[in-house]
Order: sequence, then C-alpha cells, then structure tokens
Amino acid sequence: MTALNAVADLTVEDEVAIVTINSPPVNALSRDVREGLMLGVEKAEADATVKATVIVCAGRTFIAGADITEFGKPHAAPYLPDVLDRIENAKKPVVAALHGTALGGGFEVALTAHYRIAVPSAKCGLPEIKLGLIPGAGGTQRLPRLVGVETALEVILSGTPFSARDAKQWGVVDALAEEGKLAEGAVAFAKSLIAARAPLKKVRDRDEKLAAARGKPEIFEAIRQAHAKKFRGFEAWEKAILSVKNAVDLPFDEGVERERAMFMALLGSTQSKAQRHVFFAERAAAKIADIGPDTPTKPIARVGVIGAGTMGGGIAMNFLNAGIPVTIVETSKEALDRGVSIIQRNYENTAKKGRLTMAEVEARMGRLSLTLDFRALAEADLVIEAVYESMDLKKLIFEKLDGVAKPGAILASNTSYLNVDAIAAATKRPEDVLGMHFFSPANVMRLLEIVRGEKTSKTVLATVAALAPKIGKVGVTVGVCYGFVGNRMLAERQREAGKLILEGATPAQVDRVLTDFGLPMGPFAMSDLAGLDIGWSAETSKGESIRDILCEEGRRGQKTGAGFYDYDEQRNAKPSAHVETIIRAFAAAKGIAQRDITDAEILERLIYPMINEGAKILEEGKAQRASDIDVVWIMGYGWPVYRGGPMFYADTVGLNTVLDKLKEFQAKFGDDFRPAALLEKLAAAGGSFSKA
Ligand code: T1G
Repeated sequence: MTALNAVADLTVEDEVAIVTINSPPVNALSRDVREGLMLGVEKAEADATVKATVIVCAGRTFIAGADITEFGKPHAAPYLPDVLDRIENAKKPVVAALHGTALGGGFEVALTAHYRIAVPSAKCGLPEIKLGLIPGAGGTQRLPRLVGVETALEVILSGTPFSARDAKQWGVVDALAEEGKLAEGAVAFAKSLIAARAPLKKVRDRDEKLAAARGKPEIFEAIRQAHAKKFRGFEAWEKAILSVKNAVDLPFDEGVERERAMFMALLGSTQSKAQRHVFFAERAAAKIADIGPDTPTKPIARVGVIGAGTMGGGIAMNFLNAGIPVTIVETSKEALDRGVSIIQRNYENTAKKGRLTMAEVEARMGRLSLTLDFRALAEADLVIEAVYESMDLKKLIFEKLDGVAKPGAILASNTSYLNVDAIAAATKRPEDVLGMHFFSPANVMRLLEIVRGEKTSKTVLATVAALAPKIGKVGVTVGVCYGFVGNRMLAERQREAGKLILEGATPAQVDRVLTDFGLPMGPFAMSDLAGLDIGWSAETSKGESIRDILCEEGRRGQKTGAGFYDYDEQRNAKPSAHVETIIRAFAAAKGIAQRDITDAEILERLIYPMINEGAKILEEGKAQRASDIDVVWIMGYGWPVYRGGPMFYADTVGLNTVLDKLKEFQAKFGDDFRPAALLEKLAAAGGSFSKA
C-alpha cells in the first residue's frame, strides 16, 4: 500500500488499482481529498501493471460533497473540475464504489468515472439546492444524460437522495455489490471489465436521454411552474432548471462552463451563505456546553402524555412514529375520544398522501393506550404534560405526578411561556423536571425548545437532547424566561403589529410585508388561525383592545368565519371593511394620529425589536449561541431559510443599521426600542452575531 497523502492511499491487487480515501467524518472534497484522487488516478495510469482503477472510501460514506467549511475561503489546487477531468479522461476504466451517501460533488466524482458500483444501502444525490446552490461540477450536465431531464430535475430540485436500487434501475449504477463487501465487489467488477475489454464509457458522450427533450422548451416551463410556489423567494432553483436545459441545448463543455458560472455566482450570494449558515447552525444546536458524549442518559421505552388536546395528540404522534409506545391520560372519555380521533385522522390523511401505509397507521395506533387513570403514568420513563396554559393547573398536575411517576422518570412540561422552575418546585424531584416546548402542529414542526431548569440534571437534559432527533425534532436548549426564545421574540413583533394598525397600517398590509419577506403568514392571519379568544374570556373582557372588541362581536378567527379577516367556506381570507372601521374608531378614541406607513418601516418595526430581544436573550444566557436563535425561528416559525434566521439577517443588514434604526424608533415611540447592550457592543466593534 502506498500513502498518496494524508487522506488517500493506493494499493494494487490483480491489475486493479484501489484508491482509498479516508477523511472523516464524511470524506468531503477538501483539498487533500482532491489531491488524493488526482494522485491516485495519475499513479494508476502510470503503472503498466494496472488495467483498471477503483475509487472507494473508508468510513461511513463515499464522498458526501464539497467541503462546505472551505466555502468562502481562498480556493486551493487541485481544483475539482481538474480532478474530474483527470478521472474522466483516464485511459483505463475507473470504477466508483459507492456506500453511505454519495452526495453533491461526491456524486459528481462518481459520474465522471466510467462505471459505478454500489451496495444496496447506498444513496446518491445532489442536495446543493438546500445550500442555495446548484451542482457546480457537472451534475446538471451529466445526470440528465443518464436519467433524462425530468428525473434529473426531480433529483436536483428536491435535493433528496435516491436509493442504489433506483440508481441501478435508472442506469446510474452499473452493478450492486454485496452489503459489507463493497471493495471486494468493486475489484471483482473491475476485473470483469478488464477481461471483457470493456469500453471507457463517458457519461458526457451520452445523448439519447437528452434527445427526448430537445426542441421541447415546454418541458422546462412545466417544471418551472410546478415548483414556483415551493421555491417562492429562492434564487437557485431557476438556475438549476436553466442549467439542465443548457445540457439539452448546448455542447457539453459550454454547458459545464455556464453551470460553473451560475454556481460561482450563487456561492457568493447572501441566500447561499444563509443556507450554509443554517446547515451548520442546525448541527451546532445539538451541542450543549456542559454536556458531553460521556454524560449518562436514560432509556426512554415508554412515554406518558397528559392531555389529549391538539398539542397532546401531536406530541404523542412523534413518539408513536418513532416506535415508542404512548399512554395518554385525560380527565373525560369525551376528551380522550376527541383526541384519539384527531390522531387517527392525521394518520389517515398522511396515508391518503401515500406517505404511510394503512398497516403502518395500524402499527402506530397499536402503540397508543388511552386512560382516565392517572396512575397509568407510573410505568412511563418520560411524562409530558400538555394541558391548558395555567400555572396553577400545571403545579397541581406536577405535584400529583410526583406521587405517581416512578423514581427517575423524566417529567416535562409543554408549556409555551411559563416558569419551568416554578413547575419543578411543585415536585420533590426538580432535577428530573424540564420543559419540552413543541410547536404547533406538534407532529409537523421540527423545533423542540428544550427548557433547562435551574435544577434540571445533566442526565435528564442529555437524555432529552438525544431523544429529539429520534422523534424527528431539532432540539434547541433554552433557559427559563417568559416565552423562552421563540415566543419571547414573537411577543415583540406582536406588540408592534398591534401598534402599527392603530397608527394607520392595515392588518393586510402588515401581514403582506411579512409574507413578502418570506414568512408563511403574518401576525393577524396567524391570530385568526390560532383563534383570537386564546386566553380571552367574555367575563373579564373590557373592550380595551381590538382583540377584545372582535371577540366580543364573535369574530374569533377562522373557526368563526371571521376575525381580523372575513373567511369564505374554503377559509380564504378577505380584508374586512368592518374591522377597518373598528380599528380607526378605536384609534380615534385613543387620539392616535393616523398616517400612511411604508412597508419598509413596518418591516423594521416588526423585525428589529425581535433581533434586539434576541440580543437580550444572549446577554442573559437564555440561548447558547446566536445561531440557536436562528434555528428556533426557522424550525419553529417558518423564517425563510434563505435569510438565515433573525440574527444572521441582522448581520446581513449590518448591526449599525439595526442599531441606528432602533435608536430612531426609541426617540419616536419610546423605550420598547431601547437597544440591548450586546447589540451596542457588537455594533461599536464592527462585529456580528455569528462571530459573537
Ligand atoms: N462539508 C463539510 N462538513 C460536512 C459536510 C460537508 N459537505 N457534510 C457533513 N459535514 C459534517 C457535519 O457538519 C458534521 O460535523 C459531520 O460532518 C456529520 O454530519 C461541487 C459544491 C452526509 C447525510 O450538502 O447531508 O458538493 O457537527 O451530523 O446526520 O456541486 O452531513 O460532527 O462537526 O450531518 O450522518 C453537497 C451535506 C455539498 C451534504 C451525513 N453535500 N451533509 O448526515 O451526519 S455542496 C451536502 C449531509 C457540493 C458540488 C457542491 C449530512 C450527511 P460535526 P451530520 P449525518
């Protein structure tokens, strides 16, 4: 065996050169990996005893793409296009041996080989779109030559890996090796090529699949229209379609050249920087400062959920989906029946969309137990309380739970705002108590705010942090404060939205500014969806707010056909002249001057106080890092991933711009806009949140 460099070595076995790449964790195409590939192929070409070359990787996966950590840094030779040319123009057959996830540039390396072999568990894919990019090393030119433009664009626009079996069926992979015996299988396959004097098949020379789309621009227009809604606000996706169209219309080399130019332009774009930021932010969020891989965790084999409401049902589904049995406790049979019918309906809807078989639905429902007997929670390793947002009620429940739950069981509250330490104090085991704040719909939204109490033990925290990905959640550890991270920042936005409509903006204008910004909906549409009467009561309502007045009139949101908006049977929203009259009269009674308010001011008034609150959250240590706050907003509230999250967005706007605007608003509208000390400090130092 010859060591080619720090991450690659070469062995020759029966006329077959084996280039092995070993660069943990995912053999990403760092400079060393690129050099190792180049050296390996060159040495194999120069060795007269070698008749074919295999490229294989050690560790968990074949090359999983370009090294994203290198993006934005000065590029070093050998450059990827040169490495690919070296492989593709080799005079002896090159076989790429795939396992794990051959993604992005890794899959593009495999496409320049003359043959590909994979184990059945391998996956291939071009996920660049998830990073705000398009494949930049020939993927948009070679893949359609193998699978046709429609399948190629499905792969590229979804960014979703496809199986080795599909790859074999599509002709992307030439052979499947036995699981666990990839290298042997690849060498045997290479020998068969030698024996058969097999041709050097270059993907770039294939044209039959492209011919089917030649002169049919309507194919691309149809694909563009089919994806326009999903990609609203994104930039890379239309360039991906154009690049695949170039593969059909242009000679290969020109197509590759244009692909590279579009890729490089996207690489420097704010959207791609934002999406790459989120890629690492999501992974960083799982890291908790004082919790290490050696922190003991507890097995979670049975879960109890208290409350079968919308949240309780959604929470239960996460565990049922992960194969963990759940017992739901309620106080009445009606509530239980209502809850289980919501779960059943959710699953049946998923099955109707083909994402679950009915057998899988039955299996999930089979893991669900329903009871009115609180003592049934005694067997649970984790109990999650998901009842009405009342501190008194929660304290009562945790006091009762303390007497029923087995020693060592983890006791969690799904509270959205309340003080987890006060809840823990209702038990004799505060070290076993923490918050698990799911976001509605709890079986859909990926965010889980893990609220660390003052006395929460490291084992309990580590257990729940490790559990999060197993139930399909991104766990972000947050501190105890009113609303934790997400809702605490949301409160800032809601306050300003309420003031803006009293000063002259309309609910529809405020909502449109945020949906144009990329959020799924604005504050007033969100209030109508959730229901204006959450926390409102007719007994105590005094008509002291627009919400009070609307609720008193019975305009309680979508569920009553009217809230801030009027709704038709299909729940399509229409601005309400009646509500506009109410708002103007209310403002007049308060003596609030009316004015036209620009979209720009609305956006700044809604977003900058959120950023400011995020800075305070960081100052108080209620979030570990600014990027955690970004993850909360992207995974919990649908903040557009191409803007990277509120704190990343502040960095792109410029902290001094945010600070100056907050000071201007403070002078005009009062101390709600007083800048956080951390924001002042970072702005003065020319710093950023992402480097704080
Ligand atoms: N570059 C650098 N580091 C990477 C990486 C990459 N491409 N992929 C993963 N990591 C790190 C990750 O940060 C984490 O680090 C560790 O590996 C384990 O990852 C030219 C330009 C491969 C499916 O988009 O999808 O090629 O936190 O926790 O859940 O056209 O990682 O341990 O320090 O995610 O088992 C295209 C991105 C790049 C693949 C494994 N490729 N990676 O998932 O582990 S652009 C991608 C993934 C490109 C070309 C273009 C996943 C995975 P740490 P992990 P996992």
